[in-house]
Amino acid sequence: MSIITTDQQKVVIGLGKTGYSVIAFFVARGIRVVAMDTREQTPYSEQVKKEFPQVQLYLGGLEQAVLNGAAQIILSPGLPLATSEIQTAIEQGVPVVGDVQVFADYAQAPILAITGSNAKSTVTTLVGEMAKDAGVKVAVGGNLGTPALDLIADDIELYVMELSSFQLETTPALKAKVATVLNVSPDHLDRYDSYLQYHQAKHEIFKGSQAVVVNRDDALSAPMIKPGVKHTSFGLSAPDLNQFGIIKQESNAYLAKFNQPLLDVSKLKIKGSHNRSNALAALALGEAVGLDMTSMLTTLQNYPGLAHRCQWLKCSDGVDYYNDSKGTNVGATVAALEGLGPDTQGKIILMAGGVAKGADFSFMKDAIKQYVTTLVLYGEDRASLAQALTGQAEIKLADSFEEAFNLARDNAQRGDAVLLSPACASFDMFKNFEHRGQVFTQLVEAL
Ligand code: UMA
Ligand code: ADP
Repeated sequence: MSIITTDQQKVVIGLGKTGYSVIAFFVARGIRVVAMDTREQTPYSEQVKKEFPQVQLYLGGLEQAVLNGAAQIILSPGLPLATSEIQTAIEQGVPVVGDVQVFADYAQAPILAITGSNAKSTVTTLVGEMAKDAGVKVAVGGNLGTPALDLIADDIELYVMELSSFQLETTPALKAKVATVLNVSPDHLDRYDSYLQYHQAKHEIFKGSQAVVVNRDDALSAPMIKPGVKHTSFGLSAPDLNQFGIIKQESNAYLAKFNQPLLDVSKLKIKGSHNRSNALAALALGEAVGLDMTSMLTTLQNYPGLAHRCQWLKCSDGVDYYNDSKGTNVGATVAALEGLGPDTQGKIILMAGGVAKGADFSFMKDAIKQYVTTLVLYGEDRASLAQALTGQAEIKLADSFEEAFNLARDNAQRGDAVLLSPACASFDMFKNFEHRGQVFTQLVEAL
């Protein structure tokens, strides 16, 4: 256990969900802690004051002297490691980690760790369900929503963790039982200096891992594997020995391990080729921690997927409506188009827009040209989307989300699909992606 216990105090930075969980965890163990946030108002400061009055709070800025004298800084994922005050403390020799590192140091059960630009929540939830159905006492969380330290309990047999690049930046020694980077495509380029830096942050997940699962269809998912580390792969091609993939027999396609068909893909409730990839990833991860294959396949067949991820809502006047509000980057929207496009009788009317996060939308060109007739753009960065995608489909600009929805509905013909997959963050117009998806769902339900 690498937790340092000197007289010096630990400094928790960030008073969101994560910071609150770290404070509660340390206080329960009698460890001295103070907390800081750059904001004057934070989601948890009142709760911390009430529940932990002994914890001193510094709000409205980072106190350099306190940071420099800390035994350890525990940094929340919302604040970059590159923040100048934190860099100064590091130069003074202060160790900086995130809550996930503290979690890894304390966890007594194996950790199954999942990151990727997209599909993290789908695969994490699915593997969690597989473990539960197989009779394993499992805890599921991380970036998915429940902070890592809130999961720690003596009776847990397996931790299934969704981890973001922000969390992995401050996790130098996760030592997972098995780890995967599901895929890598540009995201969060407003926070990273380069795509390479983002990619490197994701690959921190492999540090000290006993086994790795690689996506054969995405070279950026593959780590340099040290001798002794077990590895397997998943992908949409026919699998080799010990790999997971798709095989075709007569006119049917099957999820398969090597030459063994496991499940007819038509039996999956989660649709689209990207979800077949997700299903295979979950099987590979589950197998790596010893889950029973028959049990995993039963779970997989029953798994309905999560709301806001290519979620079919309704067919109205012959038009299918899909809510993919969680499509918050270019890679996700391309996957949604390529996943749903081949199964759509007509074409797709795509609603996209919001906050671009430094994205290059030209990567969407091919998928739009192939599957989309009308592109309805709304939100803060609609003009840059329009500029990058001119000529690929008919473009319509809307000043409000409701106007965008009405335009999409009016331009759809029988057999078409209306897809909300914004390729952008939501916070210019909504509280979060769930809120955006709920507003869309209400508009669809009112049809
Ligand atoms: N902030 C400040 N000053 C500070 C500290 C934070 O302004 O001193 C701001 C951040 O810039 C951010 C906000 O406060 O905008 C929240 O940051 P936080 O670190 O307090 O966040 P938490 O509430 O603890 O939630 C975090 C994750 N949030 C982020 O990484 C931004 C949650 O993922 C995660 O579910 C939770 O920990 C539990 O592990 C959310 C997320 O958006 C869903 N993740 C990104 C994504 O999925 O793309 C990475
Ligand atoms: P994350 O937690 O990484 O954001 P989710 O499981 O919530 O991942 O899915 C987010 C979005 O990513 C989905 O709405 C869909 O548009 C897209 N997506 C799902 N699976 C894949 C995949 N295998 N590859 C690329 N994009 C995907």
